[in-house]
Amino acid sequence: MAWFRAASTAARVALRRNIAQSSHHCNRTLAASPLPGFRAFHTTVLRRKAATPVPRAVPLSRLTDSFLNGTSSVYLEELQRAWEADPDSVDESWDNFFRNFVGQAATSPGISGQTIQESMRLLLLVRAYQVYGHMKANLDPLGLEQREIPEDIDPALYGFTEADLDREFFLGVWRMAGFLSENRPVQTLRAILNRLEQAYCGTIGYEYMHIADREKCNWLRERIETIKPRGYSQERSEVILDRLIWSSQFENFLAKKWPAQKRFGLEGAETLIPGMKEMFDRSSDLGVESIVIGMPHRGRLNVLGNVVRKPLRQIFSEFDKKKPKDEDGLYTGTGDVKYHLGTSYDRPTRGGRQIHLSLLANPSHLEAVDPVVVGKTRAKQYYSNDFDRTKNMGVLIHGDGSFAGQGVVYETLHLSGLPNYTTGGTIHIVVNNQVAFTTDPQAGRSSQYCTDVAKALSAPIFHVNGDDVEAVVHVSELASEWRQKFHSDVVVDIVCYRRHGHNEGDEPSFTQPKMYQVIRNHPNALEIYEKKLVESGTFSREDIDKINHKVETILEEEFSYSKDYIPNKRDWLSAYWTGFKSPEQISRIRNTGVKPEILKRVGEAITTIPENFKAHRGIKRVFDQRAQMIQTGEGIDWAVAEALAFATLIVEGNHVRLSGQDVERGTFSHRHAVIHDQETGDIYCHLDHLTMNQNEEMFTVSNSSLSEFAVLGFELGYSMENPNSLVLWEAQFGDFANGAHIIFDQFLSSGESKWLRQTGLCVLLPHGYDGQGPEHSSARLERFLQMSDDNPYVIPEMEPTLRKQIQECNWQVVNVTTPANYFHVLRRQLHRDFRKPLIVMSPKSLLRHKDCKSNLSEFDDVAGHPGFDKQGTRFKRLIKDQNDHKDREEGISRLVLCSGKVYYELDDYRQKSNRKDVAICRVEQLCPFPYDLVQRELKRYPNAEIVWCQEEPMNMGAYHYIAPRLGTALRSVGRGTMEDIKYAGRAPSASTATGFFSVHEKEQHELVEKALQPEPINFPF
Ligand SMILES: Cc1ncc(C[n+]2csc(CCOP(=O)(O)OP(=O)(O)O)c2C)c(N)n1
Ligand SMILES: [Mg+2]
Repeated sequence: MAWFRAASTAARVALRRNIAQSSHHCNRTLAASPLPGFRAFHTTVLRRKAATPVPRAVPLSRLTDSFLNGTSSVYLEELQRAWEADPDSVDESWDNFFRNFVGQAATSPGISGQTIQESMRLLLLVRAYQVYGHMKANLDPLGLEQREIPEDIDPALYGFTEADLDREFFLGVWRMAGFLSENRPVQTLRAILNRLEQAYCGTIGYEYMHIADREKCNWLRERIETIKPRGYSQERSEVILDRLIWSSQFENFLAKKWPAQKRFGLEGAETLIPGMKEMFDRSSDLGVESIVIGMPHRGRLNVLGNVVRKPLRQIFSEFDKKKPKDEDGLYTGTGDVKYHLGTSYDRPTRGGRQIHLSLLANPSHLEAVDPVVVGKTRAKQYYSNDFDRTKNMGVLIHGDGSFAGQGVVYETLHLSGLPNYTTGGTIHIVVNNQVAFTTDPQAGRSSQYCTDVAKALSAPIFHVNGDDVEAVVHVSELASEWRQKFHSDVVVDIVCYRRHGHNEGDEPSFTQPKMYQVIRNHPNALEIYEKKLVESGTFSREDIDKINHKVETILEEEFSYSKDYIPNKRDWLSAYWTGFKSPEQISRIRNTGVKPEILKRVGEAITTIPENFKAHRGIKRVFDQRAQMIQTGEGIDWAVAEALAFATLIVEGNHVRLSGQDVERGTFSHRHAVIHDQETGDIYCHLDHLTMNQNEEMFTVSNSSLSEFAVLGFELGYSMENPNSLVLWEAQFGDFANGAHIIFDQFLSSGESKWLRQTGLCVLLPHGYDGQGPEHSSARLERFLQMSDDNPYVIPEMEPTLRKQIQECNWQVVNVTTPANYFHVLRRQLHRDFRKPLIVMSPKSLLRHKDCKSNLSEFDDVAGHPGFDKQGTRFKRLIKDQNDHKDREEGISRLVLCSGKVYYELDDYRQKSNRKDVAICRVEQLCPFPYDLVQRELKRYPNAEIVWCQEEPMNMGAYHYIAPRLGTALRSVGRGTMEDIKYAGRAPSASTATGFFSVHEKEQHELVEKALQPEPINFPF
């Protein structure tokens, strides 16, 4: 063992000897310190050490009194108590010992003082092993790792030499579990070092001393430092072997059958499979019933086949897959490559239970699925009343490059301890093959380990040599135990290698020649394990061959079945989604109005503050005004409309969850969903008190961490679990949503098409030109519209009973202008037989605009009330001109179409300029485009010039989306083409908005004036 280092010549010689003998140490360099800042400290210690007299070697066993017999902590504690009561009641050596400990001068300096000194130094060494031992651990299967072993674990640093190895030292008894807790206060240095090396420097490197919680550290120490050798019984070894054979053979089989296909094989990290299976078995033993898994490309097929147990014949059939023929009612979408698809299965565990496993579909974007997995796990916990979060768990598999490089890893980790986002711990497994595509770790991260980001969260990190399958299995079990015990995240870092290139067709020697020289001659983990089992006599070669043969036979059988494999229709429907319609099936359009008595009842609940609650004066005023609105049924504002939508959905039995930055109060101080007692600081949420004994989580509103990517991803995952929930994410300002664009691009806009998974997630993006500058004006409406997949040149079936326009579109984008319409668009999300994402350009100035009010009658379902039209009360995709125009108005010379808050400015200007010949219509639902209603308005104003007015610059906003669709509508009613659409709006611009308020006002005035100018507008503007 290479315990000593350069501190003495003897140690140096010993070190060289050890290096020569021990191959796995030969490539490490010795460092002065792991951190540059520690260097000065080390030098000081070393210099002082030179001046210190060499400790006199006095074997403790030869001490005169009962010192040596003090082999039990009880004894020592009793002794200490006796000494405290009467110092003379104990032997002099003990007297000295305790005096030294409490800082009193010893009566006779000498042996005991020195003993204490040595004990202390030894303790520092033990602690150094606990902190730095992992840096000496044998983690790299290839032995290429150039790591610096910190000086701190060199016994010489503490004044020990080889001559001390067989001396006994006093370690003491401490309130610490593991090594130091055993009742063996006296041990030889050799024994101590052996234990430390075994525990901390074998094929597992434990990092946990960054955790500032003694109980947690003790729990780990107890498991790490126990002397029990890890050995697995023959029965367990057979299971491990069998699983490793499956993992290895699976890749071999794919390579043999489809040599030219990309599969991102697991070769070099095959021990992941036995590790995961053990983790799942152990978790199941400890109460886990369902696991949501997220993982990237590497080894995904292997995990699907061997861990999730997706039928092998299905996996094989996907290798030869052509797009399935479109059958009536078969929901096929555009599909995705096989290593992105998700699935879910129930599988039996080793302990004889069942566990439900879902592997989420994910895009190529590394780590983007992380928050989605966590959100889905949280939703599962809600729906299964998993209050202590022990029944549902998330497991995330990462690559080393992406774990270190992708910011969303950190963002997701940071949700782990937040009350409304925690899932009681995610287990992270890093398949650390020490390369990312062609990039070496030195170029890919600045931290020592790729897992260092997890230290910020005080997660323990178990680094393990991926060639040692039993070690991988061991830490996998330990991770499960940790998660169930402490309900927090934990990381398993499997240090392995990648046998082939990034994918099977890639030549890795172009960029990693040395590594691949070693890899070419390196036996795989299965060969290593087989050899070990045969050599130890656990199994004979024949036994092993038998298992190998069995696996090969099954793989071949499955391959032959795969030829005729017919995929399950509606594979996408999970339990809660039964009865939901695919885009091929018509879903009835329903009204969303609510009985007046229900509106009144919930209206009262949401405007009442409990008697003894001391709300802020301003809040009281707001609630009084709200109560007034409900009572009179007039002047309902945006916030009340939203609360009414939430409340009515909740009383109907739905779950409502709104999350985002500062959403409890609302960025614009309009929502006040949570109010605070000004004296006690207690909080009250009116939407929690709608029904008797309402489940507190049924309505959840939660301020989130300052992350867009992870929080939106989380809510997306949450929304996918159960369709009977309205899940909303609100951006602080719409601009910031671009921090989450991977979720919009890869999941929300395209997820249903790629993976046949529906979601009704609602995204609120404050948008509008109020002169607040370039970063507070635009939610980049144009991007959402550009991603919309409705065909601009084809009018779909619009007849209400046959209409599937929304079902067939990838999402809905709305810019709503009345509180009542907002209420209906939210309720519509749940009152239909399919789910579709909803992007809302939500208002800022309209929250308090005097005209942006609705009457309660627009929310109810009573025939004859305003808002109740032919179809009843429901969301208006287009709001026609508010003047009482007839079905045909020949005298209108201009029809201004617009969307969003600019409507109020146009209407105001129209009134002021007394223009009776202009009609203004609001396109409330931009996508999918309301062709039928636009056609109706075009027919109503046969002589009108058609203007599109927007406040966004020409290259932004809805203009480029609207123009071709409006053109199609014009053509369909014989009113012209796209070239007949005039534009009134800002000029093209690189920046979303001006930073000068005066310029904003001027621009705003000009665009409104232009839209209403008396003379005709030139084409195009
Ligand atoms: C966000 C993102 N950026 C870039 C890529 C392209 N890419 C695919 S795999 C890969 C390397 C990943 O390395 P690592 O995380 O170590 O996983 P490994 O492939 O080694 O298993 C890269 C850069 C990607 N898929 N996603
Ligand atoms: Mg890698």
